[in-house]
Amino acid sequence: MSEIFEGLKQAIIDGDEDIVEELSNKAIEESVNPVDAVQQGLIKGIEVVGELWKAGEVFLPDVMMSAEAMKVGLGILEPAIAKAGLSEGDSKGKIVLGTVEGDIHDIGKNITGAMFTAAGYKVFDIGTDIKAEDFAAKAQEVGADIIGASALLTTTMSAQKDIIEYLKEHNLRDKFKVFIGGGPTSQAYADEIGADGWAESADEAVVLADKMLAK
Ligand code: B12
Repeated sequence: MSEIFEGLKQAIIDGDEDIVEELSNKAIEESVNPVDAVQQGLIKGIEVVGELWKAGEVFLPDVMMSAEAMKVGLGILEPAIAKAGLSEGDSKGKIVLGTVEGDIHDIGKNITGAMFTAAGYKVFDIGTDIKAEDFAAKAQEVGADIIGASALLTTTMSAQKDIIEYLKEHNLRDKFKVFIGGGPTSQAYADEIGADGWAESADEAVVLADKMLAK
């Protein structure tokens, strides 16, 4: 099993879509837990890529190849994650999930969506580069319990605050729990902007939501 994880990690670092596809399918065939394959394989790989990029050892096109390979793997593993979760029935709650305005990073958001789906939530993924008003509009439209906003850039994390301010201005703040996440964010930042929840990883976010929505 650990060979599959190591292989996935290395294939992400190499940006090798073919090997990612092969190993992701192998993980499914061998009934490896798809959450582990994502967390111990794919995410470990993209973390290394991030470090190499920061150190100037790889360049944007390399990162893009790794991100593409990441998508191939998630395309195969996410449906398995969703299937492994609760079957039909009442959902635990509704979450509107998006990446904030000015930010196109969506890998972490997509993983967060998959984890919430697997845990029995109904997820409305509204995409990337989403304005505060569009988060609010979708949340109202579907009667969401949670708005989840992802931001990966220090220059876009202020847009998470904008969502909270927008909700306040429109007397909607008490209608939704606002969860934030993504690389540059922290519990301290969440407290500072008045978010209801922050989590370092997608599975921790689900645990937090379960606690918060359980009356
Ligand atoms: C892949 C990547 C890209 C890809 C994105 C592809 C895609 N479709 O997403 C590409 C190559 C396109 C890209 C572009 C850019 N990137 Co980029 N990118 C990354 C990289 C390497 C990995 C990000 C990632 O996917 N991580 C893996 C996921 C699983 O982790 P995650 O997103 O943190 O998500 C987890 C948690 O945070 C949490 N979570 C995430 N969202 C949410 C939401 C909620 C509600 C909750 C509760 C939890 C939660 O759960 C997730 C799973 O556990 C990071 C490096 C890094 N260290 O993060 C840089 C990084 C984020 N990028 C960076 C930069 C600078 C850029 C560019 C500006 C580069 C440029 N000059 O053009 C552009 C930005 C374009 C834009 N306007 O958005 C910088 C940001 C620096 C900063 N502090 O602001 C980083 C940190 C790299 C670096 N070290 O310099 N990037």
